[in-house]
Amino acid sequence: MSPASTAVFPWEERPANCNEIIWRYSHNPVIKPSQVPCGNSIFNSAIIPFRDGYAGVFRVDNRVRQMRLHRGFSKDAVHWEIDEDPTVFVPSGKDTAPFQYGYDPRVCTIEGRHYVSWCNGYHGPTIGLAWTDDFEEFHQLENAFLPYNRNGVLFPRKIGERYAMISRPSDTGHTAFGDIFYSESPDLCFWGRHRHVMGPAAEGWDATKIGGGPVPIETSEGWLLFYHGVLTSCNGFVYSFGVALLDLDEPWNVIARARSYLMAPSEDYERVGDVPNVVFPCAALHDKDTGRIALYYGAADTVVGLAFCKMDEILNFVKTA
Ligand code: BMA
Repeated sequence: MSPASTAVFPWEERPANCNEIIWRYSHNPVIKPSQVPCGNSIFNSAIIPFRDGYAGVFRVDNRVRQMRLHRGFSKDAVHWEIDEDPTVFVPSGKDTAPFQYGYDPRVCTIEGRHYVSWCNGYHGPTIGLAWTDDFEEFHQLENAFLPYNRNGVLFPRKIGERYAMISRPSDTGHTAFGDIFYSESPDLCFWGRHRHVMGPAAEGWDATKIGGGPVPIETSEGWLLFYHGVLTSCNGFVYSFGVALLDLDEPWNVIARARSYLMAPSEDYERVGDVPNVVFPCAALHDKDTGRIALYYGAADTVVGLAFCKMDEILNFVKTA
């Protein structure tokens, strides 16, 4: 979703000595745990254009080491005011208690309403959904899927008159497998017509498991999907991210998928932290007029990084890399 024309778009030009398709913000990490008093770490987080600036839902692991979602606002998508207290999601079902536990949020605007999808706990990890119009009250819907599932990412418009979401069925732990599936819903409650989108590659950076990243971006060539991929090294998992292009009407059909990763952990704040060697994107801002994309990613499960790329170069990369 493009920001309001009056909003500042977060952007830095590619450094003169850089030949990469994607380049990092020179003041990374853009968001640090010290921005919330209780923060042990702030990482896989979602932001969207909101009014004349930006709003966000941040993954904060607190000093009890509980996983919580906190709301924040910013004028420029770089400097953030993040709530000290976790966001309260008010359940719509009368049998459910308010959820506190949650991680890896995405925020998606559909027909003017903002939806949060995240991983919550209901007899194991699965996909929670909530909506808000004002970022003051958050109304929780039914969980989208049975456990175990992670990385639920909504599409920003209905496809074939139905809401659409990708997700990644998983297990209770540090899942050693994972394919991306597509599901649709007439009402954001009942999800079905599940389709396989893509799985891990036969070899390389995304050979262990993959999962959707930011909300897909609609282009004339298809849905642009940034996704994370995991390699199992002799020292554990390495999280990188890449890009694929999905059919506009049947997003379970993959038009193109870059074989090379777009970004792998290489900076100190990506290689060293609570979980080393992780870059995990959860949000992308796109300025349609200039083709600029600003990507927000969790780094080493500790901080948030910001990186920049350009739509025409990414569309070329996804077909050729
Ligand atoms: C995944 C999720 C992410 C995390 C990643 C690396 O399974 O739990 O929140 O960033 O592992 O630890």
